[in-house]
Amino acid sequence: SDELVAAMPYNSNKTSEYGHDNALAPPQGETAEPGSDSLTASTMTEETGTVKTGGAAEPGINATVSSLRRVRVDASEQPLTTNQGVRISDNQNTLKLGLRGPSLLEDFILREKITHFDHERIPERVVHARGSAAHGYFEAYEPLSKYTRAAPFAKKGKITPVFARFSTVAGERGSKDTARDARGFAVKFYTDEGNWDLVGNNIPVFFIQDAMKFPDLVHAVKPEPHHGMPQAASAHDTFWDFVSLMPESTHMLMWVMSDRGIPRSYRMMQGFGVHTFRLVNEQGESVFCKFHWKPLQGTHSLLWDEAVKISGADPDFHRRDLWEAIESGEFPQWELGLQIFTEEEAEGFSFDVLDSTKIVPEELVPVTPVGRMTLNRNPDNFFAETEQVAFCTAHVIPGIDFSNDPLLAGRIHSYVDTQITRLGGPNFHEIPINSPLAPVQNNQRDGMHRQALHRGRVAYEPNSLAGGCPFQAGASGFVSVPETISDDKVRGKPEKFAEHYVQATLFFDSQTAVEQAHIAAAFRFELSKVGVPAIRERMLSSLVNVSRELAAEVAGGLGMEVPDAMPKAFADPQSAEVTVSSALSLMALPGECGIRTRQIAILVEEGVHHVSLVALYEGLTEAGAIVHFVGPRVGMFDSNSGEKIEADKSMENSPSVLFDALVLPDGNAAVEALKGNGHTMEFINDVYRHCKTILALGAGQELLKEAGIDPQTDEDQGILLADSADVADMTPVFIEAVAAHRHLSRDSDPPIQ
Ligand code: HDE
Repeated sequence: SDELVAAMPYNSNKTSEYGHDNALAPPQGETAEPGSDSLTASTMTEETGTVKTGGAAEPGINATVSSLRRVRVDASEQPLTTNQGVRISDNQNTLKLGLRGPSLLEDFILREKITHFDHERIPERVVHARGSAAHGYFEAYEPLSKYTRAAPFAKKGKITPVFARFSTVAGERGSKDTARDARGFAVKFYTDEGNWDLVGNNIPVFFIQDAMKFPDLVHAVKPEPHHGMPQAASAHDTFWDFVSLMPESTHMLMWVMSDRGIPRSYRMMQGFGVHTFRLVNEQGESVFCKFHWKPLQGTHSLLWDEAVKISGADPDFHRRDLWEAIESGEFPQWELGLQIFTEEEAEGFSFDVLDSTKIVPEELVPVTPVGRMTLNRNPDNFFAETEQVAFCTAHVIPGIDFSNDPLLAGRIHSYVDTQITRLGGPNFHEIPINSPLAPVQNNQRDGMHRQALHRGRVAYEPNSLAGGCPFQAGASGFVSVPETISDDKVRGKPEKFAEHYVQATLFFDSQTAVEQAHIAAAFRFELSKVGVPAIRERMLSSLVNVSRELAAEVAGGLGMEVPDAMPKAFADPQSAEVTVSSALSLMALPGECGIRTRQIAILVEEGVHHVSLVALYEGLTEAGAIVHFVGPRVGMFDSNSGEKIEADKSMENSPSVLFDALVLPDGNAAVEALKGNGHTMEFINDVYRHCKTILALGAGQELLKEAGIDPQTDEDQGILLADSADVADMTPVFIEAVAAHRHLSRDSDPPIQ
């Protein structure tokens, strides 16, 4: 297989490409025990590979790569051609009659090129248009055959290739990453038994209970139709008009207004399947199940002021973060956990498990870890993979089935339907990124862009001419869980669906004080952008039902009185099993990744103290941080020792919101020069305001003073001072402070700095 790898085309610009010198791809043939640290080095093997798909995967190669190999294009050392493979001799000039004469219609080369270009765009997704994706694999911890026959959980250590796409919901394809919004968390499992798509969000509940309301919700949140504003933002009248009239949205609003609405990174957010699903075992027995993804990088968020500024400094903040982490070999991982409960148990709950505006508290049904997803390869081509991937809630496999959640029902219809417009016909399953590794045989034929060459004269079943093939798979195929229902045909909701506030209150009461303050500030911000006072008031009256304190805080911020509570549809609900759940606080999942992939800025100028910075750089890099020297401009600077230090970023091209921590350097001349630069103070002020760690070395402490920060009066653990000579001792202290993510004792509203 060495030869095979060598023969494959590769993208010479990609350091993580297999078959490339210094490839970051996993070493060949190695498998890791589930749960071991060497998991990032694990890979498909003969044993764990997919067997039903034309043999096991080649050692060392992710099976998704193999399936995409036939369509990979490598133009290195090749001539330019037309789409018909005809070599092009001149790619600069139109065919003309004379040098100054008219262009000729005959110029098929020009016409092919322009025509193709004219049709390069496809419609963007109607929601979740903005997204980023990566390849990887899922590895099962233990066989789950007691509950499900689903292929990925068939045996311990089994590996299933995946493609995961993360997204914002409201913004258009080119919109900023750091908008306040829910995030999509969609995973396509290329299993032996066909594709399974787990199309989730980073929030475990949804705005509405019934698919019937989805177009209304989306029309309300999207830019207002008369003037097309605002982009990628819910802070406008139509959204708040709608949700304030739909009290069932209140629980989800709490989550979106919390810091979960502005994650630090796609790598640092949870994922949830939202609906109740079913697991079905070999005997046809089924249990209910909720899916949870937990990031092993910890769950972290931005601050609102930071998110706003990042959207200007780097609208691709999350896309870049995911891409760079994977390129550098820092493969993000999530643990998949299941909440499993029976139908009988569900009947006893105070809420309805078919209602997607409700969670099942972890204290009621614990989350059992069942496997781990690792994303270890960036796409080759954004359009071909990330844009053309088509997720669909109807893509389930034997062992996974639906519940009767009416929101899920609408989704089962919607996703295939939307791809027909977006991807131009019913054959989108043949686009390489969408095609299953499992073989596809049926009697569906023709349609736009058909690729398969179906052989023979038979395209129907039953048939005798093709020996009855392809034949029905019977019990080895997908069998829906039988359910006896005898009831009226009706448009309506079950009674428990009418309760809208108990879990919104549970969420709010489970947050730390800082998180609660951020929720109040987010409501204040959003509602302050609403022009019609009656909408603000209506929303406040709904919040009174969640928490009077929250409503009072928000009302105060809007210069309004707290209105009377909105009348409840269900005045006397069953009392909740759980009233505080620590799992709902973001702070509950600190993660295990220390400062790996954290971006640290070290300011530099002419005359900067050399030895201390180099020592610090090495110490931090060793701990996995990505350290940048940031100057008043990019390029070389003379240090105090005469040696050069190169600034790879400037304060102008990379303001401090793009970093997780700051180092102010020693060196009198450098400090004097930095003091005279307005960017320096902005840089320090934002790091301080956003509660990040600052280390000031030697004379660099002057810069803190200049910025109005007095470390003596500040007891926070995130402002560190040291002499240059003590850098070695200080490095571990600094690392610990950066790993804490933020020093929230500094957080104040309004900001003091
Ligand atoms: Fe979606 N949703 N959705 N949604 N959704 C789409 O499908 C829809 C809902 C989610 O990265 C669309 O391919 C309806 C809940 C994600 O490509 C569309 C309803 C959850 C993605 C669609 C919902 C989601 C989508 C647009 C209510 C969390 C992006 C393009 C009944 C569990 C997938 C597309 C990707 C995308 C319909 C509600 C998650 C129009 C009708 C709840 C992550 O089909």
